[in-house]
Amino acid sequence: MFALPKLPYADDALAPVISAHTIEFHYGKHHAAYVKNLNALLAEQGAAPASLEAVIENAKASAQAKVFNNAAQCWNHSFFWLSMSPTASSASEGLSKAITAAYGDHAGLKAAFVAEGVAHFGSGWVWLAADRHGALKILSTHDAETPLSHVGLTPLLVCDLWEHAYYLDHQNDRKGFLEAWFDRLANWTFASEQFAAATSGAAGWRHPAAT
Ligand code: MN3
Repeated sequence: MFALPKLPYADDALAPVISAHTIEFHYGKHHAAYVKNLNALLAEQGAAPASLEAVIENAKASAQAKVFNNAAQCWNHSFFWLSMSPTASSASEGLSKAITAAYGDHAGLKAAFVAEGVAHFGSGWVWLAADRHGALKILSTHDAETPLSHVGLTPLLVCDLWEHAYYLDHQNDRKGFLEAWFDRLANWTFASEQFAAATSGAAGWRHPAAT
């Protein structure tokens, strides 16, 4: 059974960008439902896998859409909570250099990240990722799709573009949400750890295993 990982901060720590009310629904209902649905689907199959990454990979390879959607949404949401921090942080020297090389400066990165998120049609995710050479890439994925399926790309940060992520606090203002998220919540300590993993050939963050 996979468990719903504990949030690394209090429910109201991300307010006002993300209120405790949004956390109550987004974490307490949406994310919790993906975990519950995934465990039910795996139990139906008589499967007891340990690694969520393996579940995602197998479901993708065998076109099991329901398992893939619930498993990938579990992974993406757990990664999303870690992509935020109520404490201000800054990028490591290595990540800062990569940002300068790809986007000129932090403002250039923000503009590109927000533009990708605003232009994404429908539900999904906007990611900052790095390849093994430290080249940065901004991409968006639809629905439950995750860059875990993109060989050679390590995600550094993600922001949720589903309306349930921002509607209670920002209504239809996805751009305003993304700008405030980038300025006030993005966890550069976590992004820097992921960048170090990407460029050293390590696996990066892995979802807590099933018990
Ligand atoms: Mn969500």
